[in-house]
Amino acid sequence: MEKITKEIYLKWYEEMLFWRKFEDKLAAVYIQQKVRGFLHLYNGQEAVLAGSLHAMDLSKDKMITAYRNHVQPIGMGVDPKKVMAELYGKATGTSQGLGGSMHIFAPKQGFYGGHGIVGGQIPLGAGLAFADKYFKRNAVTLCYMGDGAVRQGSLHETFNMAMNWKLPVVFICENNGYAMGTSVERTANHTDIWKLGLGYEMPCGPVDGMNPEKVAEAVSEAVERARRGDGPTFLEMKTYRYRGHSMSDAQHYRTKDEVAEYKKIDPITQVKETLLENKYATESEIEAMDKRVKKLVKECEKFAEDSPYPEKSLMYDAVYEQEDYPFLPHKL
Ligand SMILES: Cc1ncc(C[n+]2csc(CCOP(=O)(O)OP(=O)(O)O)c2C)c(N)n1
Ligand SMILES: [Mg+2]
Repeated sequence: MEKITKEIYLKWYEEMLFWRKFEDKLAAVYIQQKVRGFLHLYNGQEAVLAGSLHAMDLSKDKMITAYRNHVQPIGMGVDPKKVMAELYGKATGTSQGLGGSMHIFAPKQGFYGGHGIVGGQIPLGAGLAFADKYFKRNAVTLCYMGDGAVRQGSLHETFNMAMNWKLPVVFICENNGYAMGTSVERTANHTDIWKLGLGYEMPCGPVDGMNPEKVAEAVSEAVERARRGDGPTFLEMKTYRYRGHSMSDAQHYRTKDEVAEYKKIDPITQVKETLLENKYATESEIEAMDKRVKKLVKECEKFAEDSPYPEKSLMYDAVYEQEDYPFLPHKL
């Protein structure tokens, strides 16, 4: 693993803060109905992404996740202005405004979505890894899922084949305690999700998902295993989401005190404390980073606001059509 230095901590602070503020902005513009449809925010879970990125080779490794997917592509190098524009449904967005919140997609940067079907991305992640192995690209796929997705049959089918074929994939469950309003305790007899790997003899374990350094260590070990041809790993990141499942969640299933308890171990606060304790940054340097973040979020908002909506004709370009399709009359 690349050593975790002062520079890494500085980068983590600024990036994680940007992701947090970017999503706070999304929540605000959603209330103004500038962003519509569903909106699932990642606030609280940022350490999982920051630590994972440290373990990846961004020139070739890939990432795939569920619908809580706005900041991952930014971490992988996608212009955040384009992500914001996508959420606004604008032509300058990552999918020309046709994907929206749940479907950010940027294969050039190795980001393969953005999937709304719970667990749907798990076999797709294994498929990406299969292709990399087949074409000998020496690349690794990080495949994320929520705690709600691990009860899907597709996880078990995928774990079985991924182990059998020793695919270069790291399966990462972001256990944020809830699947919509259903707690992990109410979902299954056992709550140690990482143990699901044991049934497939897949290397597995729990990780403190609120601490980017712990995440980086665990994911690096898993990525190295995958890259040397020794197959998949299953990691359970113990994390928490501060906001509701989506913007329309009244959150009756948990108390405000519970949320406050988790905020005490907030990943960004933890990183800030490390910066100050180790004298990696002064208060005024941190203030300068805060200002840069604020400015960049504003720029993203302005870019999205000023961008045009896509042309109506694009609707017809973006759907699958087979001219000689039998049985149905050709419409266009
Ligand atoms: C196959 C399928 N079943 C049900 C749903 C409805 N649904 C959307 S999100 C969700 C909960 C998933 O929770 P989790 O996997 O823990 O992810 P989190 O939202 O916590 O990130 C459900 C049941 C769906 N989208 N797809
Ligand atoms: Mg969950």
